[in-house]
Amino acid sequence: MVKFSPVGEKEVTRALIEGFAKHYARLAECDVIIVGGGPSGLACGRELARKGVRTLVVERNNFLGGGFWIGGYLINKVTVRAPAQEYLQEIGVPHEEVTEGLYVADGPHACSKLIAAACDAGVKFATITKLEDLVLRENNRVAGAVINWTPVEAMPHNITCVDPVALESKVLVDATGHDAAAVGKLEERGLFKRKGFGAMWVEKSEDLVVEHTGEVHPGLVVTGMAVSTVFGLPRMGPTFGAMLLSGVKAAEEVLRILKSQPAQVVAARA
Ligand code: 48H
Repeated sequence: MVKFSPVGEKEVTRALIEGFAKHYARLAECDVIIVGGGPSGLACGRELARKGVRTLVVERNNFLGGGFWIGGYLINKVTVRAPAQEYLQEIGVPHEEVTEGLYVADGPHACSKLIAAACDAGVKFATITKLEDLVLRENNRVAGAVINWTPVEAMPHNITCVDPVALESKVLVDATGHDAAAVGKLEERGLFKRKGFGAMWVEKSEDLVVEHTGEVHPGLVVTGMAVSTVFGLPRMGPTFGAMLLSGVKAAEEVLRILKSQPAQVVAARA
């Protein structure tokens, strides 16, 4: 017979509260905040964390993975075009070539492996947490995220007034998908104009998304579908290779920015 240890409710509650406090105290200052835990944000986070960069993913949902669980049209198969199958191979996702250069995998397997790969690399997560605004410093350089619990937005304003809190970071990555929500916060202040993503054209879009992935404003890197929205690039529909490889490229861009900043972070860890 299994006999569990004689731990009671108060110990369980304390473990939760103390664990939470320790977690958030550390996250108040990160090297990089990635907003959005879809395929591009997770791939970006994994690359950074495995190089020793303190990386936090802020995700408004209670689950990670964004659109990667479902390949499109409520079908839980995902496709990638070459060369992105190499990334699936690297994180151990079984996949099959259906026609030359086009690969199919199970969405739940691909998505759960990507989440696990990001966790294993050391990415930290703040889930059910929404980007509400940006921290801006001199010359409007992005220097962090203003966040709030996602459900706060749904609470009636006449009975609640919950101010957000802020987390500081050296770089912020917009991986929020179609909304490009972090860039949208600059737009609200007249500092940027998103073009809106273009019509579907898979052969063009994926190369362009990876090519345009990078810093769009001091301290702000954009990755994944948000790149299409920011630059007015064609959408790619239900195929995810560019999301994964854009995440990897975004991480390279972040490392380049961190290295160009005053020494505190990366040099110590390199
Ligand atoms: C916190 C937020 C906020 C916020 C959004 O949509 P995603 O999967 O994004 P990508 O770019 O990694 O992948 C896009 C892909 O899933 C897709 O939709 C494709 C390829 N479409 C092609 C086409 O033609 O339409 O993930 C974004 C994540 C989600 O989990 C959101 O919940 C989260 O970002 N998010 N998190 N604060 N303000 N806004």
